[in-house]
Amino acid sequence: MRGPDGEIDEAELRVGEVHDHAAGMTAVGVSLKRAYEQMGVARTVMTLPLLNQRHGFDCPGCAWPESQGRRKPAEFCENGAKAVAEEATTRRVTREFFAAHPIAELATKTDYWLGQQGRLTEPMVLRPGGTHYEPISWEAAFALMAGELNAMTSPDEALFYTSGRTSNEAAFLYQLFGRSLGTNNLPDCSNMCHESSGAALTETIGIGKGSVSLADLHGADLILVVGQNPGTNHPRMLSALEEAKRGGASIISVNPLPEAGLMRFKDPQGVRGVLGGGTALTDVFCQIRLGGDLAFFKAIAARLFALEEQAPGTVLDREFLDRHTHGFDPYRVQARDVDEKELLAATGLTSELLDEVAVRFARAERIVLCWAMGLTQHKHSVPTIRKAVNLLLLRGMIGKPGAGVCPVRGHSNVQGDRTMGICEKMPESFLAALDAEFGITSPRKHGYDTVDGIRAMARGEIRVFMGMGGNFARATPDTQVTEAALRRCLLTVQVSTKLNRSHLATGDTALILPTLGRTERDPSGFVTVEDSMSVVHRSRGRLRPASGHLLSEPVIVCRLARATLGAGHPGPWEEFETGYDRVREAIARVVPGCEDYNTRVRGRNGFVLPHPPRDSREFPTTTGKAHLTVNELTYPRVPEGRLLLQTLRSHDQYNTTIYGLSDRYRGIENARRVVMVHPGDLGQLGLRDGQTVDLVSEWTDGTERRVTAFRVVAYPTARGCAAAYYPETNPLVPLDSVADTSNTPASKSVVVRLEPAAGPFRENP
Ligand SMILES: Nc1nc2c(c(=O)[nH]1)N[C@H]1C(S)=C(S)[C@@H](COP(=O)(O)OP(=O)(O)OC[C@H]3O[C@@H](n4cnc5c(=O)[nH]c(N)nc54)[C@H](O)[C@@H]3O)O[C@H]1N2
Ligand SMILES: Nc1nc2c(c(=O)[nH]1)N[C@H]1C(S)=C(S)[C@@H](COP(=O)(O)OP(=O)(O)OC[C@H]3O[C@@H](n4cnc5c(=O)[nH]c(N)nc54)[C@H](O)[C@@H]3O)O[C@H]1N2
Ligand SMILES: [Mo]
Repeated sequence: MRGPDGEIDEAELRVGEVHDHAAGMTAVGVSLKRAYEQMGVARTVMTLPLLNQRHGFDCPGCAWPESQGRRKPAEFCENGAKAVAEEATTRRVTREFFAAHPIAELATKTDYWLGQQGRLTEPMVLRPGGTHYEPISWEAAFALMAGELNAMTSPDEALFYTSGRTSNEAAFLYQLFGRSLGTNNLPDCSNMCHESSGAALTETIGIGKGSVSLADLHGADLILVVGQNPGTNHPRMLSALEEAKRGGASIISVNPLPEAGLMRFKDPQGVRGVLGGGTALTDVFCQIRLGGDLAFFKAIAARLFALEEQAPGTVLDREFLDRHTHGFDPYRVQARDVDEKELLAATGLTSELLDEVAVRFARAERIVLCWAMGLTQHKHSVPTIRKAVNLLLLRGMIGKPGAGVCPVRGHSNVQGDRTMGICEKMPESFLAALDAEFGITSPRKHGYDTVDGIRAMARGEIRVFMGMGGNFARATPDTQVTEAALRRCLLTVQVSTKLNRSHLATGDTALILPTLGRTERDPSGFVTVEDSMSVVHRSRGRLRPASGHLLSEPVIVCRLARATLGAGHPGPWEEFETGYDRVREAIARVVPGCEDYNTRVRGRNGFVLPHPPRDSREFPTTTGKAHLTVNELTYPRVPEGRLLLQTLRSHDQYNTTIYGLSDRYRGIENARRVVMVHPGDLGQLGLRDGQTVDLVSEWTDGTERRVTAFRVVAYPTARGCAAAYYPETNPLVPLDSVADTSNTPASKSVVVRLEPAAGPFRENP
C-alpha cells in the first residue's frame, strides 16, 4: 500500500474496467470513508448535514446550484463530501512542521502529499536566502506587505490573483483594495476556465453568463452536454439530468471519452439508484475528436438549414430571428457552405450520427446546451462557443422556459467573483460606481489577466504577487516558466487553507497567510456567493476554526488595506472588518442587480441576478440584438506520429488538490502519472499498454517540453486523442498556447509525442 509519505512504486498502478455508470452506493461509501479519515465521526456528523442547506454553508466544490424547493437531507455528492473532508480535516501544519521540513525537501513531494499534511495554522514567512518558513505575527506580515507595496514605483508592479472560492464580500474588498492602490492587475482562475464562454456570450447575447435556471433544465426536452464530465466534476447535475429524463428529455453527449457519469447514473439518494440499475442518461453519444466541436456545430447548422428547406417553416424560428437577432444573412451564406468530408475528419463522427443529432435538434421544443472545459480550453474556443450560440438562436432557444445556454462553472464562487469586480477590465460603469461610492479614482488602464501576468513576471516587471486562494504555480500552464517567473518577484503572498506548491515557488520573501474555510465559524457573520445560474445566497460555517490564529479573507484584505493605504484612505476598512452587512451595503450601491442586497440575500433562497436575454429577450449587445456570427472552420491539425493530448481531472482531485489516487469511473487506481491512449493508436505508434513513456509536447516555435516516466493505459478515447491528468501535465502546455480573444491556456489541445522512457515509472515529480 501507499505509505504515509504518499510515495508509490511501480507495482501499484491498477487498471480495471471503465465504468458505465456513476454514483450508486459506492459513492456514499467513499464519501463517508474519506470524511471519517480526515475529520473523525463527530465532525462528520456536524458538517455533512449542513452542506448546501439554507442555514448551512455552500459546498466549496463546484458551482452547481441548490434546489429552490424542498432540499434533500443530503444535498451533496461524493466529491462535495471529499472537498469538505479536505478542508475540515483534523490534521495540522504547524510551525514545528515547517521547522522540520526545509523548502528544498518539500519541493520533492507530490501535490497529494503536500495536501495531506493538513490545515495551515499560523502566518509564516520565508526570508531572503532562507531555507525554512518561520512564524511571523499578523501585524508584522501586513507591515512587510505594506512596505513592499508602497516601495513600488508603479502600482502595476503588483499582481492580485483570485481563485474562485473567494466569497462575494472578500472579492469586493480585494478588488477595491487593488483599485485603491491604483492597479487593475486582477487575474483570476476564470482566465484559465470559462473565460472563453464569457467572451463568446458577451459578444453574442450581451452577457457572459448562462441563461438557464434549474427549472429550465428540468423542463428541457433536449439537453446537450458538450465537453464536460459531470459525473466527477458536477455530480449533482446528474440528478437534474435524471429529472429531465423522467420528464421525457433526451440527452446528447459530445465527448472524446465515454465518461461514466454521462452514460448511466444511479442516484444514491433514490431507491432506484440504490437497488436498481440506475437511469441510462445518454441517448446519443458522439465520441468526438479533441477540438472537433466547431466542426460539429457547423455540421449541425448546415443540416438544420437543409431540413428547413425540405419543410419550410418547421425548423428555424423566423419570428425570433427577425425580432431578436442580427447578422442572419451573412451567417446563412457561410453556414450552408460546408465540406462534409472535412467536417467528418475534424469530428471523427459519421454522417449518419450527425444527421441523427440534427434531426433531434430540429424537432426539440426546449433545448439546453451545457458545456465546460472541453469547449473552453482550445485555441479556437471562442468561435466554437459562438457557433454553439448560433445553433440555439436559429431555433429561438434563448429566453424561453426550458431552453438556453448553460456554461457549467467550476469553482463555487467563480461567477460571483467576476460580478464583484474581479477582472482586469471591468466596464466603465462599474468603475464609475466604485469611484462614486468610495471617493477614489480607479485606474482605467486594463490590467493583466493570468497569462499576461505570468509574462510580466517573467520580464521582471512584477514585484509583489498575492494569491487570494488557489495554487497559482500549479494551476497555470508551462510550470517551469511560471515557477521561474514567480521567483523573480520580491514578495509572493499566498492566502491559503492548505499547503501547496505555490508556497514553494516563491519570490525573495514569501508569506503564507492562513485563512478560514467555508466550513468554519466566522465571527464577522455569514458571507454570500453566486452559483452557476446567477442565484446569490448565504453561506455560513459552523465548525471551530482549524486554529485560533486564522483570519477570514475579508479581514485579511481590510487589515492589509489599512496597513498599506493608511488612515487617510476614504474606504471604511475598519467598519467592513467588523460586520459584512456594511460590505454588502456598499455592494448594493456599486454592483448592478444587487440593490437591497442585505434584505434579499436573507430570503429563503437568496435572489437571482438579472439576465436580460433570459428575463425578457433583451440583448445588451452593441446592436441591442443577439448576434449570429460567422466563424471559419478551424480544428487542431496533428502531425503524423503525434497525438493530441487533453489535460483533465481524475475523479479524486479538486483541481490542484489531490484527494486520493482513485479515478474510479475510469478504472485507474493508485497512480496519476498515466496517459490514456486508444489501443489502435498504440499499435500504430509501436507502443504497448503498460509501457513507461515520456510525454514530449511540440510547440509551433520549435520548443519542446517534457514530463518523464508516465505509464501508458490503453483506453477507449477518440482516435488520435490522448488524455492525462492536470496538474502533472501542466509543464507541457506552452504559455503562448492560448485561446484567441480569451487568452485561456489551451490545456485541451497539446500536440505530443510519446517516447519510451529512459527511467522507471515513478509517481513523484
Ligand atoms: N470533483 C471535482 N469537481 C470539480 C473540479 C475538480 O477538479 N474536481 N473542478 C472544478 C472546476 S474549477 C471546473 S472548471 C470544472 C471542470 O469540469 P470539466 O470541464 O468536466 O473538467 P475536465 O476534467 O477538465 O473535463 C473536461 C471534459 O471535457 C472532455 N473534453 C476534453 N476536450 C474536449 C473537446 O475538445 N471536445 C469535447 N466535446 N469534449 C472534450 C473531456 O473528455 C472531459 O470529459 O469542475 C469543477 N468541479
Ligand atoms: N492543464 C490544465 N490546467 C488547468 C486546468 C485544466 O483543465 N488543465 N483547469 C484550469 C481551471 S478550470 C481552473 S479553475 C484553475 C484552478 O486554479 P486555482 O483556483 O488556482 O487552483 P485550486 O487547485 O482550485 O486551488 C487550491 C488551493 O486553494 C486553497 N484554498 C482552498 N480553499 C480555500 C479557501 O477557502 N480560501 C483560500 N484563501 N484558499 C483556499 C488551498 O490552499 C488549495 O491548495 O486551474 C486551471 N488549470
Ligand atoms: Mo475552473
